[in-house]
Amino acid sequence: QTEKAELDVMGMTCAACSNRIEKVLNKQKGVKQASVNLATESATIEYTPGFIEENDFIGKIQKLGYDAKVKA
Ligand code: 9UX
Repeated sequence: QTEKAELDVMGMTCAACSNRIEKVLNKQKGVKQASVNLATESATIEYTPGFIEENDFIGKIQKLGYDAKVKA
């Protein structure tokens, strides 16, 4: 079972920002594939529900100094 989270990510200004976030998200247990796009200021995360959820992704991103919310 795979869920897909689509987030808006705020505060990224260079490619190292998006790479940094992407690396951290991909390390999380339950994450199958995370990609962060600087140009569109968004993140797409495929994950296994039960291990991790959308609020965990947002928390990780905030801990890195950026902000995120579930796409409207
Ligand atoms: Mo680029 Mo992002 O020098 O926090 S890594 S601005």
